[in-house]
Amino acid sequence: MKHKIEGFLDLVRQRNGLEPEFLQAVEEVAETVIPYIVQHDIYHGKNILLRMVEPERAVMFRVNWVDDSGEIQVNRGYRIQMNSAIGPYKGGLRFHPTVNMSILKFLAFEQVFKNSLTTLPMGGGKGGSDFDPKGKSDNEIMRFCHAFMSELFRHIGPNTDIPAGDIGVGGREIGFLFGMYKKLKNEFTGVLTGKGVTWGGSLIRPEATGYGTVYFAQKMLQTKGNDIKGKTVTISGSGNVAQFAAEKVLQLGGKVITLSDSSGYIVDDNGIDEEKLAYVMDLKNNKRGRISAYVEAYPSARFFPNKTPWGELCDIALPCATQNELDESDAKTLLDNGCVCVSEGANMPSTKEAIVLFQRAKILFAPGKASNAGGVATSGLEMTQNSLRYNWTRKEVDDKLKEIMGNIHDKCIKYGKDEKTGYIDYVKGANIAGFVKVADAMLAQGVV
Ligand code: NDP
Ligand code: 2IT
Repeated sequence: MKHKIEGFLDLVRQRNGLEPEFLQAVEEVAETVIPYIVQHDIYHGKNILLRMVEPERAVMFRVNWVDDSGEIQVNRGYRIQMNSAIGPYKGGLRFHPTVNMSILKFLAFEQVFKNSLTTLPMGGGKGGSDFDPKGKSDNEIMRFCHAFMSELFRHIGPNTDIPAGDIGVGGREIGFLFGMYKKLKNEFTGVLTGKGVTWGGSLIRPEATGYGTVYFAQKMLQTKGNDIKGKTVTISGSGNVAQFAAEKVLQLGGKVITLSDSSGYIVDDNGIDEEKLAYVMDLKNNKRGRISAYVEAYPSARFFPNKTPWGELCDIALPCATQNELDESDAKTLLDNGCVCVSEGANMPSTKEAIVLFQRAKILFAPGKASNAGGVATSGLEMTQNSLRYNWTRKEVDDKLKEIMGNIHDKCIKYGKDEKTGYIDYVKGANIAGFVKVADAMLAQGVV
């Protein structure tokens, strides 16, 4: 088995040697899915995984725009259309200076499995730009989004490819992107998700990724007769996912003690309660400030520059910032401190070595493609509402989100539970369950 996996990975490495994040995502999937393929004749000898690691299409384009001082700026735009076997390409757009082919291919690859897990008919894609929204005026953001969409529009559509938000792309950016798409196509369609509720958006979509991550943690804890109530929770990030993960933890009776951004983390031993969280939401979403400002507003809290929060004592850790933000030594510290559950809100936040330690210690560990799938699932529900030309209530959408997270958890058990020991390998479960649906569709459609 080992040489089969290595043989496959060698081929992928030869073709994608300069894409470390993409290779990391493929390695994790290959190690769990290849043994399954070998045991199941229908998937054997069809090179399905080799087809799945090659994007169906990848576009890269120039984005010119004029900044507030009148200077012409040049950025790169991308859209990776990874797999459309079970539905149109679906996945977010990331605006961050670190964006490149490796980052977007890893995200698009993960998205294929994640979208499959949601049970909704969505293929996988991802896109974005190396544009840095930090420090830009609203007008600059608008001009950039308009310029970006003036090329992207020809590659997407409500039945072809439906982008949404990710790091650096929230409600404000989706508004500008939607405006330009509508103008160029002269069509009001559900081509993007994460829209405002008065113009085609879904209730609960902003909350969905964070809420879903906590619903998944709750499901995992329940397998051990445990609960979020009374637990101490560390969260990284302070953006969309982190904010609503914190909100749900509070609603379920947990105590959140940390938040972070790329400049460092804050710890509040008294707990970040609803009022303090409202302060953070205003700071981040309206004032676009830094998390360090928290300690000026709440002087009993402390700020640690250039550090991640994993050294703080906690029962549950929710990494909700970015890839590879939790490494082997962080995992060791979390385990030494008695952490029993890690539910990933971000995409691939734990390094491979960190995951090995969590699994060896047999704590509850959920990979992002399972635990953060609530965001794209609710995007799928937004698409459904757009097609119906109808809006569901907050409760209706939240109930569906809970049900979907429960279904994903069930599938992880189906494909990931060791019947002898009872241990649930959520990485294996999510990868195999995600793979099976896509692979079956690819087999049915032939070599296309
Ligand atoms: P936001 O842009 O709203 O927030 C991102 C947060 O992460 C910010 O606090 C940001 O800090 C921090 N961050 C970003 N890059 C780094 C870095 N290199 N080092 C340290 N901190 C960093 O994005 P989201 O909350 O939407 O996304 C967070 C994660 O969740 C990403 O991995 C994304 O792919 C994933 N995700 C998002 C979904 C969604 O629906 N939005 C769905 C599923 C997954 P700073 O402001 O300093 O940059
Ligand atoms: O990583 C993700 O799942 C997202 N950024 C959300 C994608 C979406 O289409 O809602």
